Amino acid sequence: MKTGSRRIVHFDMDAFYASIEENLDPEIRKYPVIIGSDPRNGRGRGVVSTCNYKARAFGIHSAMPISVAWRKCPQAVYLRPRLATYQQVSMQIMELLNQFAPKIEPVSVDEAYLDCSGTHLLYPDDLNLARSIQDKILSQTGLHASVGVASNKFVAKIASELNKPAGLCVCPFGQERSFLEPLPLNRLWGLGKKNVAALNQAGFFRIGQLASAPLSDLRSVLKNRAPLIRELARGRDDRPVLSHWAQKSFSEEQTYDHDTTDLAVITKTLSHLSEQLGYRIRCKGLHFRTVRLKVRFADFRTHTRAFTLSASSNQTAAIRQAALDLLIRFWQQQNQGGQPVRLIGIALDNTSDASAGIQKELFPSNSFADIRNISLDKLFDEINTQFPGKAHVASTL
Ligand code: TTP
Ligand code: MG
Repeated sequence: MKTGSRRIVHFDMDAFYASIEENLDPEIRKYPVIIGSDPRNGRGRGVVSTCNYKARAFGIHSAMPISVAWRKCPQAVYLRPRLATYQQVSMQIMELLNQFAPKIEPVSVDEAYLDCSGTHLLYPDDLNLARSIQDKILSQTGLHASVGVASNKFVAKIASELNKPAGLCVCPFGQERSFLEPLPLNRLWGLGKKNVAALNQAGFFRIGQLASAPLSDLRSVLKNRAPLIRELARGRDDRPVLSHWAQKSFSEEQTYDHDTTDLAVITKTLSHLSEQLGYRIRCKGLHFRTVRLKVRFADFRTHTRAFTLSASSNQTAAIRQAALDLLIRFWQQQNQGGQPVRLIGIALDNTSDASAGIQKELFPSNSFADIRNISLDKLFDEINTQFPGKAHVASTL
């Protein structure tokens, strides 16, 4: 990997969903605000999506069970997420930033990379460029972003996280390694909690230690990822900013009010989740090839199983069938004891745009089932667009 003198900016919005809600209702700004599922006076079973920084002072964070958040801060303002609204703001922000870079790669609803190489005449100073981006977002949307600038994506992302909220951070070209050196391992994007714990156990605590370690020492924990992680720890990353980015994975999940062992209930949930995912992927004009099933038991142990179709598809029936097959196999192998299920989810991976997907299908099937499924999906999409959440197709399995 070699590092060139690129100029990469990464921004990540601060407490994104919560800040949008605060903008819509400034009254709530003075309280801790928690966006997530219904807390039901502490009996709610979903999770926190995010919360404002006032709520974070109570130890609340994304993915925490909502019941735990309630115990820590019952006086907070609790709101259900309004995903369509957040998506609109996200698109507005991405469009705003076109003036700063020809290439923008959104990586999630509230963060993106910008390749600002060659913009030195317009913005000679990195810090100034970062501040201009921040100001633009704030003046047009009323929302705060944290921004990092570096010569590559990896370091820029770490830089944007360092001084959150409303953070600004620049890593000068050539200083990537020394910039990362003192940082703790959990800053190293790509290392999971288990890896960090195992590396700590082996005596590694700072990114600089990984950068200078012999590969053989890292391999015992990181296995075949050791060379890549060491390159990143040295501040080297030559991944390009991809302007034609497409969302790569789509997921939907449901936490039950009461844990269930009832396969009929779970099957119905899978059917519903499949419809939602089918709708979303068709709206984006995409196809998928891999369907992933997620099952969380009452004791929070979580399992995933995946199936890859021989040809890409955008049909709800294909999602439903794959998810159900995975569930049945999983049930037979892993749940003969009938453990209660807390959460069930489906994700679609391996996505491609619709035209590529169709070309891949060398032998398109025009079976009756196919034609029926396509018509059903069309009907579902029309109803769901006009009356969100009201369309349901009786299971066609
Ligand atoms: P993040 O950028 O991780 O979080 P954030 O913007 O709320 O806070 P900050 O960046 O200041 O730390 O995620 C962006 C949005 O994605 C977040 O507002 C809500 C949503 N989200 C979830 O729904 N569940 C999650 O587990 C996470 C991490 C985020
Ligand atoms: Mg954010």
